[in-house]
Amino acid sequence: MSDKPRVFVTRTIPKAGLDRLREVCEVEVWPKPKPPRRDTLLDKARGCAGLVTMLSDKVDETVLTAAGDDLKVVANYAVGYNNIDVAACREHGVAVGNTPDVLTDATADVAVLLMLAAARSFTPAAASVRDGGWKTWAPMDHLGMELAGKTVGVIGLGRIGRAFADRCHGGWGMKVLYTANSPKPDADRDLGAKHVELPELLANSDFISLHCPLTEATAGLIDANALHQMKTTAVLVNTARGEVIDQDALHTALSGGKIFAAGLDVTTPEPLPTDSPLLELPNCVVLPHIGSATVHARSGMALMAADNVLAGLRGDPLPHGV
Ligand code: 8YV
Repeated sequence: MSDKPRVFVTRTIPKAGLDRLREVCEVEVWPKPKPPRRDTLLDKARGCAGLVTMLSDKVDETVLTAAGDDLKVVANYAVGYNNIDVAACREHGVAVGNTPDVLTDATADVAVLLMLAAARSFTPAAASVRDGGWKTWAPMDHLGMELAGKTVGVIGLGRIGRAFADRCHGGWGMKVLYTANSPKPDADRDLGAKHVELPELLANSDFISLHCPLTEATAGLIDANALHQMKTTAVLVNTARGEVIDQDALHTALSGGKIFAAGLDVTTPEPLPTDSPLLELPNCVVLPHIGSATVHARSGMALMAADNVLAGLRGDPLPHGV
């Protein structure tokens, strides 16, 4: 048996990251498209010095105990780390890393994609061509919403929220309202953005895009009450985490015409069951969590995760620690 430190990677990631890990570590990669089940994760973590985990791998006290004293570092292959109990990791002396920045543009692009797709009824329009429902050009078909000059509300003006706001302001001259823990003077100066409380954002935005992390404070933030405060013409976009929106309340709002449309890259659960009522709505676009799915972002994430693992094994501060 090799005396190299063992690292378990819970899904196949780009080769460059794995190669970097393999120079130093004994690497096992979970080969299947579906995440390892909980009991498998506990089993595979045993005796590992490092774990590379994904959104769907819950890393908590049980995993840390199962892994044992050899575990030094958990490198999450994501910028969000709501799947990781960071406090428990600290108690076990386990460093935690994530993959910020490299996926910012890719994710902001998907938010724009969803905003446009939802605003312009992309899903039913494209489907009507494929399924033969489109018989003739019709003046009243698929009428959508325009972006130019409208107001966009950005919930969470961090890196991705800012990149999204830049696109909205630069591309369509949109007025930017945002919520954040504190005002962002750069955004106020560069975009004429305005830091507001949530009710003001909800009531005044034509487009609302979620870019906050999932925390106790943001779980269920967009509930029936919040949806009720939005314009009936509003388009809601979520590339953050599914749990930020109450999915039943969203279904009620979309089916009852309380808002115009929604574009979701994230849902709860993921994947949505194929009989989810959200998937039956013509005004709801759903993508399979592809925010960071570009060659550039995913390769960069793999290298960052590998660098985090290697630093953790050396006992150095992680280059991308949380
Ligand atoms: C990840 C994401 O690829 O970075 C994040 O927070 O949501 C995605 O980019 C996904 O979560 C897999 O871990």
